[in-house]
Amino acid sequence: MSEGPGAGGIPCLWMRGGTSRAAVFLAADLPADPGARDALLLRVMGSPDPRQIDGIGGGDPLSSKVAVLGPPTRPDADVDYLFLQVFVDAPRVTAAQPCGNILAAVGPAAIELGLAQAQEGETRLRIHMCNTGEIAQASVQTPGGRITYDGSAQIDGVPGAHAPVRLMFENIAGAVCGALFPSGRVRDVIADVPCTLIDHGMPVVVMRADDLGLTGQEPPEMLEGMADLKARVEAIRLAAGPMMGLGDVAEKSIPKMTLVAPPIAGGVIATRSFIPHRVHDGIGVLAAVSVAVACTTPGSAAEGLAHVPEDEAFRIEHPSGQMPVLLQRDGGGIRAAGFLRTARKLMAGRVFPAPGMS
Ligand code: NQM
Repeated sequence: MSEGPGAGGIPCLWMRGGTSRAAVFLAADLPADPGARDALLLRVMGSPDPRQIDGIGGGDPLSSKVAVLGPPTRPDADVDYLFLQVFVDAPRVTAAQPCGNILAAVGPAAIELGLAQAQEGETRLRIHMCNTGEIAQASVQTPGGRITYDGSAQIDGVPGAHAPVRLMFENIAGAVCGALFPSGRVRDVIADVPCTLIDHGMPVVVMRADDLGLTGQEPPEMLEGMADLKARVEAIRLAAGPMMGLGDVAEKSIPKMTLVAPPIAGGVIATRSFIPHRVHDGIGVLAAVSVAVACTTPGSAAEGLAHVPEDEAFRIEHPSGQMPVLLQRDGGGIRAAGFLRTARKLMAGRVFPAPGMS
């Protein structure tokens, strides 16, 4: 046994962003070598272990996330944000996927960590999302020039009301895969199931729930227990990966797999999402943006199910409520996309990773 890097504790902010939680670090406080960094983060989170009992991860992909922040490496940004998904039950960390929920925590965290200066009233920050190279524009509440987490914004999946964080993007079509429809088609058929392979910020495979013998209203716990369904969804995912330019996705957390069905609560469409092996209690934010764009696309797997609004407010139904997505359309395309989230600082201090094995 050796104590290894991080034995003296590492400065860490523990933040909620939207409906997820992440450990937020300054890049300068972590090893520069990605392999050494990821090995350390596995020990911080307590992975691999389904309960992450010897770390700060919550035993769920939604609370086993990391944001690494640093000074901007491009002139049109205020802060760099690298998202890392730490797998719960495998010794893996991936930068291959972005995360819109944790993005909501980045503006407040950048101010907390002294990377950005709060303005009077509201502070606008341009966040360089290092995973994809895109810029997100965040607006955070800073009355009196100080960050506040108090406010009246409510999001489904989070109790209470908090300060809103507004996030807007331009040009995120194909952010991960290089094209909005990376297979070159709006609809493919994989293992007899019609699918839309789409990337408008997050690679997602959209399938109709009824094509898999489901209503699309099943609770996540029920879907989690359906071993045959999960095997079928995974087989489709493994075939979709190379078609999306993602290569072999067996050990990747993308693409996400979303089942769609007619809306039942006044939204645009109902969803159930595999992320990709666990079933989301809601839906990822950028995944919801990709699904919303699929709903606007003639010929997609969502065609005939979606109730597309005239205005820009797209409410994507999910198991714990609705995800409001903003889509500004321009002729046939999408000019800008965005969403409103909340975030909160949960803890600030030093984290002590489990000793490394040697
Ligand atoms: O799609 C979960 C989450 C996410 C990702 C996941 C997310 C997004 O809910 O932008 O937010 O799909 O891994 O945090």
